[in-house]
Amino acid sequence: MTEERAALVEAVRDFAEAELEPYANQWDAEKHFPVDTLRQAGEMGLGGVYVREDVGGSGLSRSDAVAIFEELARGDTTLAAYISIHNMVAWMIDRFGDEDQRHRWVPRLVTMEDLGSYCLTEPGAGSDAAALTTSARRDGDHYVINGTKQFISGAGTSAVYLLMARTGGPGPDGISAIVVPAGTAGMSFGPNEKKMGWNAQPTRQVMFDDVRVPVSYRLGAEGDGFKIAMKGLNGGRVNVAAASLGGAQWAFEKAARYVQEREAFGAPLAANQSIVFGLADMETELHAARLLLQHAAQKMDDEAPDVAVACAKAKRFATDVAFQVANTALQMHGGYGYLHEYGIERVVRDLRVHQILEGTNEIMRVIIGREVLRR
Ligand code: FAD
Ligand code: 2MC
Repeated sequence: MTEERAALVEAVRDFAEAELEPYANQWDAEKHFPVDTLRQAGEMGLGGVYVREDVGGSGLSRSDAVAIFEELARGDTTLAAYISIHNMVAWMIDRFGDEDQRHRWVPRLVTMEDLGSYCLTEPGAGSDAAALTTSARRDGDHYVINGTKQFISGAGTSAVYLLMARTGGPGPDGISAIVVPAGTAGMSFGPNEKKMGWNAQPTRQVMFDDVRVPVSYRLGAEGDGFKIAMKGLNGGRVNVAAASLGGAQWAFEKAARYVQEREAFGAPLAANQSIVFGLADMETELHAARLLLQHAAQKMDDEAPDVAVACAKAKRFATDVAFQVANTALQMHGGYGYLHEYGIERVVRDLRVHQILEGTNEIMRVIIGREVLRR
């Protein structure tokens, strides 16, 4: 690790310890989305980690980013994951937007004065994202948008909605990426979904009913939207994998302390070799996941041709390992692990969805398996 990255990681760790961890249980219980805390993260440059500096971004690498998201998640996995989604949106506008679009939206996104939502999934199109049906029909120099997006993180609070909609024929080539600012007439939101975890951020449907936005709000060319969405998701996948590791590492360290303090049958739990073997496997698997993740992040920094597969491997492996590690940490705490005040059951609930969103782990296997068969 470079000295510069080590200093940055330490600053983020301090922030996570002071501003996230003490409140994470309460935000979960109260289903509170702490927008003020997000703005503090924005002041630290965490709203545009790999966004270019001329629009206020931090201009860091993907390798830096995964280290940052892991640290954030030690404080609050759910908020780290939301900040990752927000970064996807800011990066996609920075990377694929023209100068006018970059300067219009990115500066307030990087400070997190404005929050972003990524709108791909629909009620009838989740894993098969290229089957989406939300339409953006051209009417002069405007698009008229109709359709419903499902499971949208941050929806209702976000100011910037990055929407994938159909402007052409069926399949991926008929999709465009369009920015829809909050408050545009015809846009509305469903209720905040009641969920197993991820309670510190809202998840809602977003409905579009004859929503008109200028054609100049489209990123890239007509028909480029699916590939833009997927490139955004590559980063999302490594970041959510990093957030998983952070949550699991936190639970693991708690378990490693607990088994040395808690006594049963006249000795600390750690006197049982089965417990120590459990810790050894957790340590090994977290390490393996972290290496796979760093490898994928390096591929992103190198713009390697096989980046999608590398990100899919890291996302599949790290999110599965992290869930198992957190669940084992809960088991080592016995009944106390099941109590809300210990925080571990929250992390288990929060990590479960990382195996589902940003592409399910079955879809990660589809991506990897296609590559195996191709070569
Ligand atoms: P389906 O696609 O219906 O899949 C159902 C099951 O079938 C899964 O197990 C899946 O893996 C499996 N399956 C599907 N196809 C195959 C196949 N070919 N081979 C083997 N198995 C297969 N989306 C956004 O766009 N923006 C967001 O901000 C966002 N936030 C989210 C937040 C939460 C809390 C949740 C739960 C979801 C969020 N999503 C978001 C949506 C998420 O990406 C989708 O739920 C996910 O992609 C899966 O789609 P689906 O739920 O429609 O499941
Ligand atoms: N990176 C770069 N390009 C990609 C890519 C990736 N990860 N995935 C696909 N593409 C390109 C692909 O190379 C192809 O380009 P070309 O036409 O030049 O060959 C094009 O996109 C179309 O791809 P496919 O032909 O593979 O399309 P297909 O429909 O068969 O399947 C699949 C694509 C299944 C991989 C895609 O639909 C997918 O990733 N589904 C999962 C959806 C998902 O991840 N949703 C997450 C929503 S966001 C979320 O959950 C949040 C919490 C924010």
